[in-house]
Amino acid sequence: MIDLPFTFTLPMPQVIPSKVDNHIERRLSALRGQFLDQDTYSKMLATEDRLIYEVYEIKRPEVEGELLMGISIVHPGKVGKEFFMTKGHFHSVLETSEVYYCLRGEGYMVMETPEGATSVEVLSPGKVLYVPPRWGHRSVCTSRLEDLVTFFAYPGNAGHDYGTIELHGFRKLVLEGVNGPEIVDNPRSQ
Ligand code: S6P
Ligand code: ZN
Repeated sequence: MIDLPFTFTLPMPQVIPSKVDNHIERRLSALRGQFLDQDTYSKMLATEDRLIYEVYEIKRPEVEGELLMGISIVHPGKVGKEFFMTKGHFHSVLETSEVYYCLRGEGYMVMETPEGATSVEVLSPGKVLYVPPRWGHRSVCTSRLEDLVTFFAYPGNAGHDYGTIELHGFRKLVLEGVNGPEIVDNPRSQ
């Protein structure tokens, strides 16, 4: 049977899709080994396993030809000087891309290829970001009080490779500097 077209809305200000099939919550414990200041990470985790980000997914079959869509919400906060962020991943099918549309908040998309190219793009409301095939990606919220909210769409067959980032981290980090956020080299991935 053929699928019927469908619509949904992203009502402001919460921007939670009117149609949601899955809600993922990722907490501080899911980001073990990723933040530069590991002492502060351990101290924070001992106090509370803070909610760092959430994803609202609209389910579709995970096959070529489909698009998987949803909303990603990264909450504001820092571990030491490093802003809250997603785990980040490569797509298991490396030759798949992704589109992000920023709806609320301020932040960055930190990206890199397996060959070592890097790119860090600003995310602010109204901005569309195209992540080409091969680029691993992580969103970082740099707003002081507001969530970073993005809409995303990517191919149904993309899959997620989290292991590469869990092992090596991203080559670039986003830290709070004296004049705002700064992009710095990750000393642990050079
Ligand atoms: C999936 C897409 C987003 C992320 C979400 C959470 O390909 O890039 O839906 O899943 O932003 O990030 P992560 O790294 O935990 O999947
Ligand atoms: Zn992705």
